[in-house]
Amino acid sequence: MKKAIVTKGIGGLYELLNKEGEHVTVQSRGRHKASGIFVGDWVKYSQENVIEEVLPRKNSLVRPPLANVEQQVLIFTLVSPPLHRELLEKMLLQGELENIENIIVLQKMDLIDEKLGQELAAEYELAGYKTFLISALEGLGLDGLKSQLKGKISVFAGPSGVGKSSILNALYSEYELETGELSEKIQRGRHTTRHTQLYGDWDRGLVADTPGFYLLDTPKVEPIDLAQHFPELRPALNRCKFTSCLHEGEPGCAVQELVDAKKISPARFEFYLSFLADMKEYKRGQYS
Ligand SMILES: Nc1nc2c(ncn2[C@@H]2O[C@H](COP(=O)(O)OP(=O)(O)OP(=O)(O)O)[C@@H](O)[C@H]2O)c(=O)[nH]1
Ligand SMILES: [Mg+2]
Ligand SMILES: [Zn+2]
Repeated sequence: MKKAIVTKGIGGLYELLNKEGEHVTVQSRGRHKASGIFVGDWVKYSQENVIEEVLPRKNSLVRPPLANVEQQVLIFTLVSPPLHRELLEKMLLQGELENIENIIVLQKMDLIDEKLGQELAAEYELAGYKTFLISALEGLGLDGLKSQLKGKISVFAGPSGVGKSSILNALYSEYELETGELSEKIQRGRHTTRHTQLYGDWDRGLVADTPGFYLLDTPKVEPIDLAQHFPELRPALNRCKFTSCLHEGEPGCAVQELVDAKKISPARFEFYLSFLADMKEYKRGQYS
């Protein structure tokens, strides 16, 4: 049996890419339907081109359904559509929890003052996240992103209309992905990209284009563990006076010192506090 990665799956038919770089179309047997086969799954398939086994996942994302991703490229715009920062922060947290490297792209830079983009990027670079300023329209900043994708399995994620598919087209014109006007998306209430699919090859890297989305619950994490998933807070975490410190104003809090020294962006720290409140609330709900 041969091993390959699922690049696309629609109605029981799957497209695979094997280690030799060949594309194969295969079917699944009924028994895999219940557990589900995700794009990104490694599978074994028979000579008859039937999936016989789905190999264990290193990680998985549910929205969009995707397995074994090494890095997620979170694509956001400051305008058109306006920045949905809470969604960005939730997705960063989800990446941290699933052990997926977070990369940030601020896209449609042709529409805004470069300084605005740089200021926002600086907040995320304090956290150690690589941030790329891009305009797919004008072909700005694409080379850095291209090399970031090389040889890896990545996902492009972010709200509808930020230009995820447009960036892939700008990187590789032969992909010819469908893109759509923002006004049409809003009027028709639907996304242009409707299926998650992996594009590319082993050398340039595989990238999943996904449909945009808006809603996402705060990923669940124990309140005491939340701060570990804000990378810029990690250096302070074992220096707080109390081991039970949640960094919300306790005496002798080393995180508060980082906040005061502006080593974390005030906006990011606000999200930490707001997610912490969510997680405490969730825990109370669970035990009452
Ligand atoms: N000004 C500007 N517009 C862009 C840029 N990139 C894409 N657009 C426009 O933004 C709109 C949405 O682009 P898409 O690539 O379809 O967005 P998407 O993120 O793939 O959207 P979904 O597939 O619905 O999730 C289109 O009208 C594009 O022409 C850019 O760099 N600058
Ligand atoms: Mg798209
Ligand atoms: Zn503390």
